[in-house]
Amino acid sequence: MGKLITLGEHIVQNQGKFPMATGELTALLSGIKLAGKVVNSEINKAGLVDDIIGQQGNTNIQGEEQQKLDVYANRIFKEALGARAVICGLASEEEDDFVAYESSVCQNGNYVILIDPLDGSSNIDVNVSIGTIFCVYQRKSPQGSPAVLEDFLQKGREIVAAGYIVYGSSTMIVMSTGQGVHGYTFDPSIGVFFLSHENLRFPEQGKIYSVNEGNFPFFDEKIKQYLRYCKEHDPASNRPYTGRYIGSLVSDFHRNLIKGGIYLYPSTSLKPDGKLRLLYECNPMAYLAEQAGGVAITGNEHILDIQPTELHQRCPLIIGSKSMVTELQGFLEA
Ligand code: AHM
Ligand code: MG
Repeated sequence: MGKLITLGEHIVQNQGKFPMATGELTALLSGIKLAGKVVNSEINKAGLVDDIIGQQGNTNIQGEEQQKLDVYANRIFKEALGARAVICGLASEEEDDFVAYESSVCQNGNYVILIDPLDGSSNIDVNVSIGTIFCVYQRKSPQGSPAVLEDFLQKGREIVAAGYIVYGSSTMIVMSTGQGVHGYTFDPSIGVFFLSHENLRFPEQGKIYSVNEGNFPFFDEKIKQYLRYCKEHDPASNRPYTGRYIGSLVSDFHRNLIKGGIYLYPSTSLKPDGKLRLLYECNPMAYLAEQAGGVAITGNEHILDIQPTELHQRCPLIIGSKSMVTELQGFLEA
């Protein structure tokens, strides 16, 4: 018989050495769950409601067009997290600067959150899975004062909790508080996230590679060699591998976590630092990957060891099953 247990109950029961007080953790989770449900409900209406679908008509700090749902999701997460006495500040892909919550209740909060409110948002208009990514740190600045930049520029190793929501054929929250990675599936009929995937682990052996191969001409020669290798016919090593690329990091990662695989967005001659953002895309996913027995590197260093210098900094990302990342590393080090 399965365990009929909710996200909140399961995480609090498995708190282990997690630093947050139970009340703080419950408040954080309730903010994430509530915002996730509201965003999920809006996404499900995307094809129906004319004033939601489509582009907002302006660009974010990185020069990318913001989708209306990007802006909406950002507002919902900002408000839901800012209404609880645990988070003193938020940094988001959709905010030029970090947000330091003004209320004294929030300023007493001991944590900051970094978030990509709607990742893979170019997929919204075509009915393809998208996600939300987040991670949480203990603040560096004193409690009772506004959050400062230093609170957000922490190495991924300092993360205390991270997760993603995948808005797919079902909606799931997958998260970790340092005691492994667990998945919770949303039952829309009663509005509850139930534990559905306890202790998710990357399979030891995978055969899926996920990359935007349209960038092939701009990749480093070593990455090109690896990609040619993925496509070679060699039954002994289970090749050719299977190519799968959704273009939503959350969805590509989620599939690879369950089936075994590797996702890469390496540097290119056009984008020497890659495309993905370190603080709210690469770091949370790297934390989850390591918690699930996988690996996340830039090519020559672990993502979680990078000392951030800017809120919106980018970095190359190679992430997934240990055996596949190690195999690719062999090409990079040759
Ligand atoms: P976004 O946060 O603006 O949506 O960009 C991040 C997304 C990832 O989810 C995805 O893996 C990648 O960008 C796809 O990029 P590309 O279209 O260059 O392959
Ligand atoms: Mg995004």
